[in-house]
Amino acid sequence: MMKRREAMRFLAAAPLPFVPDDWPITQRAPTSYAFGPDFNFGFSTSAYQIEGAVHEDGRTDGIWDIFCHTGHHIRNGDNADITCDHYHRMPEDVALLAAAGVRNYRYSVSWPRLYPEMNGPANSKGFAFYDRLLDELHDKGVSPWLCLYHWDLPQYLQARGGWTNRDTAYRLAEFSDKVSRYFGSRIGHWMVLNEAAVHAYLGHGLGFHAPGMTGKDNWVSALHHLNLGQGLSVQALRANVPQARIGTVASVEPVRPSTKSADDAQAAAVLDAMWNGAVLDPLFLGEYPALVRDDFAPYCRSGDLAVCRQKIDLLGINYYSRLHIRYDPKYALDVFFGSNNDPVKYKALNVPMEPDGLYEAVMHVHDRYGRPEIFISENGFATVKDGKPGSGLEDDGRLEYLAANLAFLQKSREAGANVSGYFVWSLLDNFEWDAGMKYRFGLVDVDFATLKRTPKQSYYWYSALVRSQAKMQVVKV
Ligand code: IFM
Repeated sequence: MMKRREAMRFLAAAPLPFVPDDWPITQRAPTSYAFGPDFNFGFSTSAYQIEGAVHEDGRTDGIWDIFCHTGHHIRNGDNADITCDHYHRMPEDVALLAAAGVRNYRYSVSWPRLYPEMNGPANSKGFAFYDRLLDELHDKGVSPWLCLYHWDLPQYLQARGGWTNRDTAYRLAEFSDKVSRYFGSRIGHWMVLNEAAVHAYLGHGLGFHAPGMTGKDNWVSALHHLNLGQGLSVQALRANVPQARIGTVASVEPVRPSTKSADDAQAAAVLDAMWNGAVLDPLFLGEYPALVRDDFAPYCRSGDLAVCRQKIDLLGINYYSRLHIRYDPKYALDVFFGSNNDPVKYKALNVPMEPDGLYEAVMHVHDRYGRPEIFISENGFATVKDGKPGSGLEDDGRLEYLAANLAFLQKSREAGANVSGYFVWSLLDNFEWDAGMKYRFGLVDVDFATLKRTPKQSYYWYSALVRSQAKMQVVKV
């Protein structure tokens, strides 16, 4: 069996041609893009990865708190008890994103902070924190894009089976209903889930993520219940916030077989069906992909697919790279992730730099699902530590990754895709799940000893890009 990180991430077969070694980093992008002033540039974060204060003001444990503090699941034994301490430093973080000229912020709320007890009352201190966040955002002219569920299920629901229990779908809908009743008038964009496929597969199939469940049955049932909870939540949101724009966020990653073997082709087809198709087909088409339909049959009751299928206003696509897959009969879940270990110059967390894959992902959604409005809800690059001693925080690799992905995003717009926004993952270095605090995705460095924030080169570059687009004149011909 391969090591965990190798199993999850993939190396491309060869260095990709789109990023020449001598591409001048600092002068490249801001003047060459044509997204225009109406395009929504933003930053993305999630509650558990940045907030800390895990036991403050009434918050109780979520599945990640348990996962971090039991067993050896997280690299270096890290946890998110403090992480960026955003709970106490939120105004500074909002000031940083506003100072960049960024006008949109996608964040999530912590379910165990808002509802710390099973069937218990709302936690007023938890709600007050997110009210203060909204005050800061509105004060600085930044639009909130709220994601209701970014993987931090309350432990009291996990104790009842979590996402493998159908009841959790109804609990999510109840949560969405209550949160949208409370914040409805203050938030214009609502996303239900973040990356159902990742949460189901890594958390319930492979056990690399919380809650650490394993096996195909857990994987498939969790994914169906996430899809069901998402559909029910969209219905609740439509009723409560009819004026808002409602959507959800999916990880869309084109899947490629690592070799030309028939086994690899089959493994890639199954993973594509489970990762991409089993999330997007129920939502847009009201069915599961034929290749995996039988796997979902035991959990999918009559009427479920009509609930899963919802008309949304926009889809968030999280894109990092393609998935390259190799079949291994030893592997328990029918599919196996392999890496071919070819060197790739530009890589983050062993993720290949494949900006053309972003184009492929966007065009796939555009073509297959009836040209929905899309925004890139996450795209980002991890390094172990940015900057050379004494040089300031230079993060050329990240900058080139973002620049190249944006170039292919522009290409998808030119090809007719209805793409209205791009959100960088992430504002701050933060808790990167099973990889702990080591992998840094931020455009702003966080010194985790002092919690000092320092913008990196990419922050200034992104700011320049956003400002240049805001100033662009749109000439209609
Ligand atoms: O940090 C994660 C985020 O929570 C979900 N999408 C991928 C990011 C980077 O791995």
